[in-house]
Amino acid sequence: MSSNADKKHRSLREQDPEVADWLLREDTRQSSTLTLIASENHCSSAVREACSSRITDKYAEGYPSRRYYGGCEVADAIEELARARAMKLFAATDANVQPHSGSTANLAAMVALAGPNGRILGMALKAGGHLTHGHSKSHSGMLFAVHQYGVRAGDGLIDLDEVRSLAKEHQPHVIIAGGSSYPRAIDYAAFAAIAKEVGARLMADIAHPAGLIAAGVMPSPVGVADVVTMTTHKTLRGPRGGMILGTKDTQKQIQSAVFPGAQGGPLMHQIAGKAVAFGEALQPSFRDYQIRVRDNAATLAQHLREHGLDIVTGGTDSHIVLVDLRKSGVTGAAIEERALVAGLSVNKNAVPNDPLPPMVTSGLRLGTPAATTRGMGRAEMLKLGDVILGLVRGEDPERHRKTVAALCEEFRLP
Ligand code: DSN
Repeated sequence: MSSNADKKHRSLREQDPEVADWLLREDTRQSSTLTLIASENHCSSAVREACSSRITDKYAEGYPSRRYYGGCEVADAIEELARARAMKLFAATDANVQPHSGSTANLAAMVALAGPNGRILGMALKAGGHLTHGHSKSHSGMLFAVHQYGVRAGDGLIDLDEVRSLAKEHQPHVIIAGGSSYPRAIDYAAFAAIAKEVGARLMADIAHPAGLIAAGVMPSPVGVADVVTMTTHKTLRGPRGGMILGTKDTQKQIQSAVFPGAQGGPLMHQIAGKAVAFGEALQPSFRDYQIRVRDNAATLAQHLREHGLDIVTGGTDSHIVLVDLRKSGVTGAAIEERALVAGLSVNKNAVPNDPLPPMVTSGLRLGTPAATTRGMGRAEMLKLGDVILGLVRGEDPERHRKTVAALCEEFRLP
C-alpha cells in the first residue's frame, strides 16, 4: 500500500479496519477505473471535507431562525449561505436545499403542487423519464393519479402534440418536464404554454443537466416552470443530495412539503457540502468545465455514430449519449459486464420502446461529467469510443484494459 493510502482513513483504520479497508478499496476502484455513468461525477476534496465535518451531529429540524432545536446558529448560517449561492447560481428567487435526494425533492414538489391523490403527467421511465415521475413501483405512482407521455418512435424526441393532447384529456394538476436518459434540450416554454392551457403547474426536473443549466450551457427552466427540482451530485458536481428552486409564491408550500412533509432533520453536513459546491459552480472555470462536458458528449456520440452505432435522437445536447444496441445484436447488460472487465463503468438503459426488461435492456447510457472532471477531452473521447465499439463488436475486453488503465494513470481523480 502506498504512503498516501497509509495516511488515508488513519483513525478509522485503527478503530475499524474492516470498514476502512472497504473505503480504501473504493478509492482504488475509482482511481483505477473510469466511470462513464451519466449520473456520476467526482466532487472536490473541499466538498468531501465539508460533508465529513462535525455538523453531521447536529439536528436542525425546521428552517433558519425557526428550528425545533437549540444550538442551530451555525446550521442557520450554512443553510442560508447554501440558499443564497443556489439562488445566485440559477437566478432563482427561492431555493430549498434540504431535500436528501432528487427523489425526495420530486415527492415534495409534487405533493406541494398537486396535493395527495392529485393528477400528474410525466415522461414514462421507459421513454427516458424517471421512476419518481409516476412509475407504478414508485411512491409517485402510488400516491398520484398518473398519466405518462413518451417520445416519438421515429426520432426519439418528445412529441409536444402528444403532451398537449394528454394534458387536455387528463387535466393534470402538475406536468413534469425532464428525465434521466433524455439526451436533448427541453423546450420549457412550450411545456409552460401547455400547462397554462390546461391550468396545470409545471415542474421541471433538471437532476441530470443541472450543472449545464447553471453554467448557461443549456436553456434554463427557472422563471418558466413553477418549480425546478434537481440533484446536486450529477453534472452539478456537488455532494449527494437534492434541491428545489421556486418562487416567493411557492416557498411556503415547498417548505412544508419537504419538512415536515417528506423528511425530518436536514442533513446539515450535506448542506455544507452543497454550499461549497455552489461556490465552486459560481467560478468562471465551472462554465469552461460544462462546455467541455457537452463537447465531449457530442464527440463521443458522433464517433460512435460514424462507426455504425445507433444513437437515440441522433446525438446529444447534453452530457448523455444513449446508444441503441438493437441492430448490434447485443444487450445493454452484456456490454455493461464487458465494460467492467475493461475497467469502464457504464450502465445498461432502456431505449424508447425497448422490448427487453430493465435488467437486460437494448441500450447503453453513457455520460461525460466524471471523465471531464478528470481532465479528459476530445482525444480521450475518441479512445473511449473505440473501446466501446470494440466491446460491442465482441472483442476480448481484456484487450482494452490497458487503454483504460493508461487513461486513469494520466487523468487522476480530483
Ligand atoms: N439514478 C439516477 C440516474 O442514474 O439517472 C437517477 O435516479
